Amino acid sequence: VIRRAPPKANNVIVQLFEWPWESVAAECTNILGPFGYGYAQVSPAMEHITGNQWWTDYQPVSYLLTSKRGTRAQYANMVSTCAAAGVGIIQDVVMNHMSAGSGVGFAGSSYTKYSYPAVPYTSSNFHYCAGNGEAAGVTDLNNVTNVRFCELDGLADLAQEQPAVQKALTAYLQDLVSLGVAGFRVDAAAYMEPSNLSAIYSALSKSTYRTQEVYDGGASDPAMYDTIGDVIEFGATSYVMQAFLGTSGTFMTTVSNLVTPVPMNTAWDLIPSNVANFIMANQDTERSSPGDSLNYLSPNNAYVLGAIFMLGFNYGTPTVYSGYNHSTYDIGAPQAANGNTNPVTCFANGWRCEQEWTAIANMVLYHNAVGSAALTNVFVGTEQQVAFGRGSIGFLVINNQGSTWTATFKTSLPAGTYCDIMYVSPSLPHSPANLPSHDTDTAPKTCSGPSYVVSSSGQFTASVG
Ligand code: LAG
Ligand code: CA
Repeated sequence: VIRRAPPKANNVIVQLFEWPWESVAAECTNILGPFGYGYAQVSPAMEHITGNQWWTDYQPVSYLLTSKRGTRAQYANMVSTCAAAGVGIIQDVVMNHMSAGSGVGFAGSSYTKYSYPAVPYTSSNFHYCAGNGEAAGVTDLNNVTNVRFCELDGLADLAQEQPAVQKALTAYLQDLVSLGVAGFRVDAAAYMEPSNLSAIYSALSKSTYRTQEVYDGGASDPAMYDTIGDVIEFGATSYVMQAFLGTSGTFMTTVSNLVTPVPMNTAWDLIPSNVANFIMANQDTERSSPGDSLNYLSPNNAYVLGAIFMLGFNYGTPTVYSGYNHSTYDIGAPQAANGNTNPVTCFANGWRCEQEWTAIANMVLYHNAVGSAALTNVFVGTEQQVAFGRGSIGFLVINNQGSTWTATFKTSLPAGTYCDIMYVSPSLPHSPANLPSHDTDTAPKTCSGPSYVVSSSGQFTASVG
């Protein structure tokens, strides 16, 4: 039995990258609950190597819940505070590997590569894929054995097929389940055997939501994992990037052809919607070369438009990304001398807090309101202009052209007056270099934007800048 919980009805995830536990708890109460976010995905919680780089989190030393983000007590308090606000915690878990080097971990545990007494793991618990007891790096993404049995980035590769390793990994996840987490983001899932992952998931006492990190195009493929959990569909992220950066003219045309019941995954060769986790960005994609992903440095409003599309469309479980400004690849979030991440200060000290931007926060409300309503009335202007409805509930117009789009739109909406919930005053700064407009109204009931009247024939006219 693979205990697999489907996403909740309000299924939007926000990845609060590097947020300390106390800041996550406050955000659940103040913003995430009121705006209808379903889950907060948080950075790895286990003991990790020390250092001020962000990626120390991805080098486990033990499964003690003491990390840069806080103590076990602070973690437990975060989980219960968020649950009270209606927000589940999705925990990023690192099961593929341990560290690349030797030292003393953040919680004080000594380790050397291939020996972690605090777990305990010994040298016999790792993969040495070169043969003759020697390890080697992952070098061939088209060779599934190489991918799963060699070392990713020189990190000691755990042998999940061994009962002792499975037992330790199960205990690591079960501890988190016992503290009340709702699910997991499975780091480097493609580098582990699906059968071993499924054995670990099945051993947990409670059903969990799972989103697994598997890249497209390699031998260890998303379709091998989508029966045991959701899979992060990087292909969707890439299509949206191409669309909004204007590097592919085919996207809007494809959207215009998505007359139901042709779903997005068929048109774009992606995994089915009900097992896809659709992300706008993550800590890796935002650090890739310009043009490989949307991020806060993307030109014009491409980043926020991509997020709006993700939340307004009907593909997958969406993840909003929330990060911090970084001038180098390695630099971590602002931290204190003792290595603990400083409390988050939204819109100051580099914290971007995308989940609070007016358009994104209000689109989460829209996403929940339209629910599973079908895509209707798809209408394309230029290759950079698209509009579509969601049944009788909502209608979205996106203009990524440098000029105003004035049109009369046919909808499936009942006649009436509708609020533009994403409206941001043009006098507010929009440039990614400036602070975004953000929403401080935690009980969004009134309409601060313009209204549109839908006629008895289901039409409205709008000029969209
Ligand atoms: C993931 N995907 O499969 C994470 O999403 C990704 O962020 C993780 O890499 C990776 N798995 C391993 O968990 C991150 C950084 C790497 C970093 C690694 C280990 O993207 O840059 O590697 O975590 O901390 C770093 C250095 C490497 C070095 C390695 C070992 O950047 O140059 O070889 O550490 O010392
Ligand atoms: Ca592996």
